[in-house]
Amino acid sequence: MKIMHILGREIFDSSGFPTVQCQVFLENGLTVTASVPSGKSIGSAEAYELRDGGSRLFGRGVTKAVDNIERIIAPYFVGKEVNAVDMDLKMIELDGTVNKTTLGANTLLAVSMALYRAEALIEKMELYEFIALILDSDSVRLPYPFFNLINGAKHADNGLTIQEFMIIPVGVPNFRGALEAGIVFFQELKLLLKKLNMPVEVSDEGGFAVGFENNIQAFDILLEISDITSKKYGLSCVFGIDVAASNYFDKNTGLYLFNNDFLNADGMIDYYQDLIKKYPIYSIEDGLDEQDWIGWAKMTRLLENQIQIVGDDLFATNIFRIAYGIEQKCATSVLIKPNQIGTITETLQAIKLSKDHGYNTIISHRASETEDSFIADLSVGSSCEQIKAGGCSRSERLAKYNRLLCIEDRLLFNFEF
Ligand code: 2PG
Ligand code: MG
Repeated sequence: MKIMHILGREIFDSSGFPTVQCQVFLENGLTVTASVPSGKSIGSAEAYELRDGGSRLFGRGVTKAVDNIERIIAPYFVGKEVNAVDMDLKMIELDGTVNKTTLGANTLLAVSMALYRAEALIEKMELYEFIALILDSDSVRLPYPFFNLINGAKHADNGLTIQEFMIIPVGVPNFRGALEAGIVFFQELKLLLKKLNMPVEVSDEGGFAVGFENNIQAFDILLEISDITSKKYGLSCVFGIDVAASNYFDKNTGLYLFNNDFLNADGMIDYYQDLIKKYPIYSIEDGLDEQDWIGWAKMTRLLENQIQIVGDDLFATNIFRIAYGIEQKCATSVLIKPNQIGTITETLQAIKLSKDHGYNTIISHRASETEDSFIADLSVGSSCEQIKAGGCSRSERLAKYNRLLCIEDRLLFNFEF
């Protein structure tokens, strides 16, 4: 099935800023569309996000990316049979840089996602099935969800120094059970906050953005919710956090300015040890700076028997960084964000490398999202262990969880949609 036409489009994300959409038109008259997300706390090793600069739309316009899709990439692909992997490799070659600085990772990713969708459609497969096929995998699985309940740091500007407080249901029978638990945690927390006369506004990722005094107060509220939902509904959960610690690291002093204190890596690890003793913490993401490989190796040695240690900014979905981390025994889990690397094919390589070395993989959304639910299919098709797609509010977050419900039904009942 040949490609007739490829369009780029500037659309707007959940933060009200421009982002890139790509539409691929096939010769049978069908079209597919894909939209890319964007991060707020962005790792320095991430692939380059192309923005227009200048004064229009706060410099964040993406008309150059749209132009790159239509004038540079499309001419190579129009009239050709869809082959998502080969076409990704062609785009990487056309860009010609390590970090996608010529064409922009957002440009490439929009096309890449659309091509994967197009090929799945041509093969009469669901997207997750096609991803499993590309990975040469004969089974798929639903991921465990991490629900963002409280937002802090760059995602909320509320004084909390931890960026994400997440809750992970345990002992649930299936994905629907996990999502229902997430909904209950969310609604019960809202009731509790109201009772405490605290604001119930949600932030970027659909978690509450309450101005807690400090992280401990946020943890205590989570503990209370865990208690309430256990008594009322028989639910159990554990906690996950994303510290996004690179935001606190001062390269000149080698210290973290964290919680009004100057801490070295050991001080940060001690802080986590204390938290783990006090709270049912299962997972800590980006506990140290993205360049502190030595600190990461130490943190992994000291904490790996107690918790999952997740690298996000550390790995940036980049196989070279993941390979180095594996060699240095840093972290036990890799956060996977397609726009950190720029194509789905490279994302799948990063997942495969991590899994082959016994690392868990967590598919992740970004702070600024769209209604595109690609990552839900990505998590199932690549049998990733976990997904974090935000809180249980805001449709750009629920789009991913709702798509997982749909996939679960299809897997359970063998529905043909
Ligand atoms: C993270 C992500 C998603 P951002 O740090 O893990 O929660 O945030 O998109 O701002 O990088
Ligand atoms: Mg993170």
